[in-house]
Amino acid sequence: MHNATKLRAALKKPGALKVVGAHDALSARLIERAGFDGVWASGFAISASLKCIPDASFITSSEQLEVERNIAEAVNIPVIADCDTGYGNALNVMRTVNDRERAGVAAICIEDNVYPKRCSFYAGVRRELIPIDEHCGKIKAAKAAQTVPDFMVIARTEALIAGWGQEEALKRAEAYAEAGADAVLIHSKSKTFDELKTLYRAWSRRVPLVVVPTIFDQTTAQEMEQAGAKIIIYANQPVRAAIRAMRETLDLIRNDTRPGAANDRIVTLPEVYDIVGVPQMEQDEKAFLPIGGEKITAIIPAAGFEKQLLPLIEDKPKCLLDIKGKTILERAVAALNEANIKEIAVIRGYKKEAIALPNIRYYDNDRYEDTGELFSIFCAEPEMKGRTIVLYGDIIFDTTILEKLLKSSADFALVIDLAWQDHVDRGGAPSHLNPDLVTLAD
Ligand code: SPV
Ligand code: MG
Repeated sequence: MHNATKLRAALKKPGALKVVGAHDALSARLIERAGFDGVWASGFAISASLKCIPDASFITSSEQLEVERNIAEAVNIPVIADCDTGYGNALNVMRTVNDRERAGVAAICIEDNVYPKRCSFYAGVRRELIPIDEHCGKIKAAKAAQTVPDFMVIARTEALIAGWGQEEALKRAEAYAEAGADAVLIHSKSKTFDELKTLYRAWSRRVPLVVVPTIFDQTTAQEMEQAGAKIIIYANQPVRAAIRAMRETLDLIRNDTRPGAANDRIVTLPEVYDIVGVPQMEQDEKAFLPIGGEKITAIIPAAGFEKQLLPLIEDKPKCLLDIKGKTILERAVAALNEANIKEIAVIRGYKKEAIALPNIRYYDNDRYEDTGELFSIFCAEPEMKGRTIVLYGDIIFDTTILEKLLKSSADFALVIDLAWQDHVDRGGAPSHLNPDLVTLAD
């Protein structure tokens, strides 16, 4: 469904839509998650965040379009693109419309400022409006150019902002509706809503009204809705919130030097992961990546003590026995690393202080003397998420065995040394060792 169809459907419901100004995909996602009805791709906020420049037609159509596309891709709610003056004359407006349709936004808003426009609230700048007819021509061109039937064109008049009075504002609003605008925005910089309320009473109501309460910021949604507004745009509060939050956090870290000094005013990393969709990515990895590509954790129980191995293990656990210049544990870690397994947990017990290889997470089974392997393995229970490989701490193995094991798609896969029995038959197996019992089905 095109984004425009969503906006049309939302407008059919009773009550005013509450739409919030975003400056990028992230802020748009937050607006959606906060439960608002739509996103306003704000020229003011995008100029500030993308290039840190004034809102005065310095941002090009394509720069703004790119952000709008990012926003539209990040949310499922309607997106209204603030297209300033439409980036030129009526013909430029036509391209502006088609670009926005393709970018997946629901509507554009074009204002009757001369190009280059200036933000409605800059105090000491020149303000001129284009003639009514010219703006009507832009609206007609926009409506003629659209190919998505539900796409909407919001006409905005800056008559009140430019000080041209209520009569002119109303005249323009009516003319723009007559020219085919799907909604009209009469912008005001009054500190109260009264000015607009008076105008709304005189308004013919032939198309919905859009209101931007940036300056009359103490007006409730209910009041604006009752006066006749159908779309309320909170245009720039998120970018202003971001500036303050960033500044305060930066001051804190600059003074304290520990990044954690800001912990109680910043979100956690997992919160960021959640917002940007890491959980979905994890699911997709499981569903679509070949087996072996995902994160695997290896758990190596190495807690036990076997007195038969004395005096070899007098001062160290079995896994630290040296085999041709490398310990058994070093060999196991190297084999795992070669298979791209970097998450390794070792359970220590007997002579635990001797085991100190880097890049390993350690768990201790201090009851190793009166517990068995299973108890040791479960000392590392927090590690048992996703694919987990458990290997004894006293075995040396060929990496091809590991590779084969990783290719298995079974829920549980065991690697068994079938040569053991031959070994026993030939009298080669140490008599004090009992092999683990495994029964093989045919
Ligand atoms: C914008 O967000 O860019 C707007 C609304 O045009 S306002 O800045 O309040 O004029
Ligand atoms: Mg704007």
